[in-house]
Amino acid sequence: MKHKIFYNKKLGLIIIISLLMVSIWISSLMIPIYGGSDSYTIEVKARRFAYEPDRIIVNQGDRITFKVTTLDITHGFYIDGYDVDLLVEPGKESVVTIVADKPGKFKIRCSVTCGYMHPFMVGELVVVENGINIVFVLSILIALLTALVSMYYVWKRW
Ligand SMILES: [Cu+2]
Repeated sequence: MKHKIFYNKKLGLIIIISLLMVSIWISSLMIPIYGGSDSYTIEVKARRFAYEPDRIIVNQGDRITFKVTTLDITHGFYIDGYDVDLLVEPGKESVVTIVADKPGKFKIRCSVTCGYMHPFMVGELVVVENGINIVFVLSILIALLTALVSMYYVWKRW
């Protein structure tokens, strides 16, 4: 009996494309957002009680300049493990440059008591270790394999 799942080429192609897109989307999550450059500036906005962006992903070895401003009251910008502690006052821009030489995840905290939710005003600096990103390579391989298997099924029905 004939399988009904891949009953025509169109459906097969749609499935291939959707699977590929999902795989590419998953892969893209693994790529550092601010990658591709050694030296760059990241603008961070602080407000009660969050940072925007609250998750900063960089590559190990990158030289990053943080330009931090506040949208309301005075906040702090403290990065665990990187000896960064900025005072961020309204109307002013606080700037610090670091070299992300330590890989890992580092908490960003507000170092100025700014209200009842102050302890929850946190962000994260993710420094991706240099070298081959195994998860990324695996995602690419899975994407290729998915495409090949799907193609095999579709071509078999021609
Ligand atoms: Cu704060």
